[in-house]
This record gives sequence, C-alpha cells and structure tokens, in this order.
Amino acid sequence: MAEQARIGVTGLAVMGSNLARNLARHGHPVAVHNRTEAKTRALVEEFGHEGEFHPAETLKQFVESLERPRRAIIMVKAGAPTDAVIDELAALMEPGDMIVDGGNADFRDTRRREAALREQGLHFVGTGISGGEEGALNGPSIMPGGSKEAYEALGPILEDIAAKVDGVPCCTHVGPDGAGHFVKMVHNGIEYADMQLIAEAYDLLRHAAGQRPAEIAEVFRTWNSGRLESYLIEITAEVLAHTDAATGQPFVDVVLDQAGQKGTGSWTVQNALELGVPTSGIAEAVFARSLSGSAELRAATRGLPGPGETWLDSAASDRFADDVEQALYASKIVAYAQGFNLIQAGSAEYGWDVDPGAMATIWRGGCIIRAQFLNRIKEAYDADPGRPTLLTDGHFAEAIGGAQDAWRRVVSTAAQLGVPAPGFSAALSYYDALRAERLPAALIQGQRDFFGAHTYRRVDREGTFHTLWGGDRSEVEA
Ligand code: NBP
Repeated sequence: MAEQARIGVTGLAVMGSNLARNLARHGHPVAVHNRTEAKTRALVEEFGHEGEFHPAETLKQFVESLERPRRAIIMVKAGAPTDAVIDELAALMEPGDMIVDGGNADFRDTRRREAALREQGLHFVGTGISGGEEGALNGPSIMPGGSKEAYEALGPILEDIAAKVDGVPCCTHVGPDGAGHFVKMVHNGIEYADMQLIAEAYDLLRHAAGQRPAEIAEVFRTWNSGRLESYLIEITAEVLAHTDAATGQPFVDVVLDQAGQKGTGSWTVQNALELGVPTSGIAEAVFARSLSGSAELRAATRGLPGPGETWLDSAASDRFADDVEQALYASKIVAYAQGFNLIQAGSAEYGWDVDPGAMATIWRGGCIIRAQFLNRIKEAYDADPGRPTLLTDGHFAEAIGGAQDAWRRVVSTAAQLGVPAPGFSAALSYYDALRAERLPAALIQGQRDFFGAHTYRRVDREGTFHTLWGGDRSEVEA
C-alpha cells in the first residue's frame, strides 16, 4: 500500500474517532484502524467527507499506509489492551518510527514502555489528552512526554489540533518518558479538588444559607464573570439550573448522591504520598467521593447527633455568598499550589525538568480545569520558575490575605452548623500550617523518641540526640 497518511489512529471508540476526525479536519491525512473493523467502516462512512481518511482492516495495512517516520496514535483502553497493541505495532515498525499512547496510562507503565521501545530504536510518546470526547474533536489540551526528537516530528501536528488560547496552542513537550502522563494525572487530581470545592460551596449555600438550586445557579453565574471564571463554574451553574423533566424537581435533587471515580484521583494521591508532597485538597476530594459511595456506612450513621443550630440567620445568609466566594477562591489557590508542587516533585524525582508555567499555559483551554486563573499561575512561575509554592506569589498572597477572614468564617460556620466542608477546611489548615512559626511536630519527635528511641535534633545546636526516658531522663548524643 502507498504511504499516504501523515499520522494514524488505532482504537476508534469515542476518543480515537474524535481525535482522528480532528486530525482530518485540520488537513492531516489520517490512517484509521480498530480491532473490530465495523467501527472503522462506520467512522469513514459517516465522517469521511470531513477530510482524508485511510481506513485499514489490519494493523499491518495501517502501518504500511503511514509515511515515514511513522506516527501511530493508540487510543485503546488503558492497561493490558494498550500493551497488546504496542507489541503488535512495534513488531511492524522500523527504527525512528513513533508510537503515541493517548490513553490514560499510569506514568510508570509509560516509563517501562518507553524504555523497552527505545531498545528497539522506536520512539514512545505517552501523552495526556484532556477534554473528553468534545475536546478530542474540537481541540483538547495535549500533554506529550517522550524524547525531544519525537516531539519535533509529532509536536507540530498535535499543536495544530490542540485547543488555542490567545493563539497559543494548549500543547507543549512536557518532558521525557512518563512526564506527560504524570502531568495529566496531576491535572485530573486538581480537577477532583476543584470539583469538590465547588460542590462544598453549593452545599453551604444550600444547607447553611437555605438557598434553592436555581438561586445558587445564579450565584455561580455571577461568579463566572469574576476571578473564578472557569469551565467548571460555568457548567455548575447549568447543572444547578436544570429541572428534571420527569418530576419537575431540581435535577440535582433527583441524582443519587454517590460520586463515581475512575482512578486518576487516587493515583495522584498515592504518588503524592510516595513523594511526600502534601496534596490534601486532592486527597480530601478523593475521600469525599469514596465516602459518598459508602452507602452502608452512611445508612448506619444517619441518625448520629448534629448541632442544635443548623441554619444561618437571614442577616448572615445575605452576606454568606460573598464569604463563600472568597473561601472558594482561597481554597482553589491552595489546591492548585499543592498540585503544582507535586508536578515539581515528580519532575525532580524522575529528572524531567518540567516547566510548571508551561503546564498552566496548556491547561488554559481544551481541558476540564480550563480557567482564567491559570494565566495568573503562568505569570507567577514566569516571575520565579523555582518558587517553592504559588502561595508566595504577590497576586495569590494578596488574594488569600484579602479572603482569609471570610474563609475562616465559612469554615467555622460549616463546623458550627454541621455542614461537611473537608476541602475548605483542609486548605485552610494547610495555609495555617505553612504560616506557623512552630509546628507541633516537635512534640511528635518527643513522642517518637520516647517510645522508639527515634532521636531528634535541637533548635540550638547541631547533632542528633536521645533522651533516656526510661532512666534518669538525661540527654545523650545519638
Ligand atoms: P475505551 O477506553 O472504552 O476503549 C475502547 C477501545 O479499545 C476500542 O477501540 C476497543 O476496540 C479497544 N480495545 C480494547 Br477495549 N481491547 C483491545 C485490545 N486488546 N486490542 C485492541 N483494541 C482493544 O475508549 P475511549 O473511551 O475512547 O478511551 C480511549 C483511551 O482514552 C482510554 O485509555 C481512556 O482512558 C482515554 N481517555 C478517555 C477520555 C474520555 O473522556 N473517554 C478522556 C481522556 C482519555 P473494539 O472496538 O474492538 O472493542
């Protein structure tokens, strides 16, 4: 078969089909293949007019239809199916060719696959693709890892089909081997945190201030024209304003209150634990989803006593929405600051040299967490790429300084009225812990030394010490 296609996509479920259409619409001749051939035919029959498609019945035909060096994107189920397709493709390819995994792979798998294919002279590009099916079709945020050389051959095509913000593509070379999938994982973790904080804001307006969903939808619409402007705030207003056709009830009241998850949130937290990076905003969001799904536990505990007061009085209710906006903005800053610290830690651990400001740039469009706010993050890292936390940036420090009284009122109101707000509370505790001159970790060191002779260091002189707790309590140098 003649080598005519610039790039190929194998795996034509919703994501692969839409990505192939996006490529074709941008004038890139695209080879298409799917294990079950009917999907390939259906795609070309329905959308063949959108561009130049080269349907292949077998993976061999698919590979033969690609111009060299070959560029093949895999969009199949993550895990074993991806390994199976990689093995099959690699056997058909030649040195210098590129295999791109656009699925939601674990970055460790990506590192393993990249090393194995490098041995064979092939490039392996694990790339995060965010924005769901709509993004894949109309412009996703793309986070490719792999070698610089592979990016030179692949990047321009990916940048072409990515979302654009102010003319800048939401795609850049993230870093070697698993960097792209790591950053995509953290993106998803931040998405969990952002959604949880928004949900808590809704819950407080509903169950502390007594507002109806339609009223809260209006509050979110207002917020969406300010500093919180983002896709997630926008769709929250839409969901809250929606009425269930069958019952006439607010849609949010007829949906079972058990949130699902596919796993990238918990991956993020697992990696944060391994790297020792506090990402309490993401962790609380993952746990909140787990708790919501713990049906038996919730049923068994429903009657546990709560506080006497459960509503704000009307005067307090009136100013509460403003307070919640401030708490939401401050907590969001903390959640993002934690997520970016995790990216920096992963980058240092695996030697990726990821530019955090560039990540903020490519998340401004196409993906679920797209937001105005990301421009601010980019500016903060442009001003100081090595900054230890976003919280020290002038804009964010000032925003939190201005928000903190309201933030504290919201967290204490939530506690007093018995409305759960784990994201808001954890974010505030993190902020206060960072600010603290002394942490109670000194006491923990004392406890550890007492029961396990784990030793401690002193504030006033060098060295490692142990107190003879079981003896005369004198101090010895360890
Ligand atoms: P799915 O994750 O549902 O996978 C279905 C595709 O995998 C079909 O093309 C199927 O072929 C193929 N496949 C399977 Br299953 N096992 C295979 C095997 N052993 N060999 C060859 N092909 C196999 O598709 P998706 O929802 O389009 O997602 C694709 C990837 O993109 C996933 O990794 C996903 O995590 C990621 N992703 C999805 C989204 C989203 O919003 N859905 C967003 C971002 C990333 P068949 O037709 O023959 O069964």
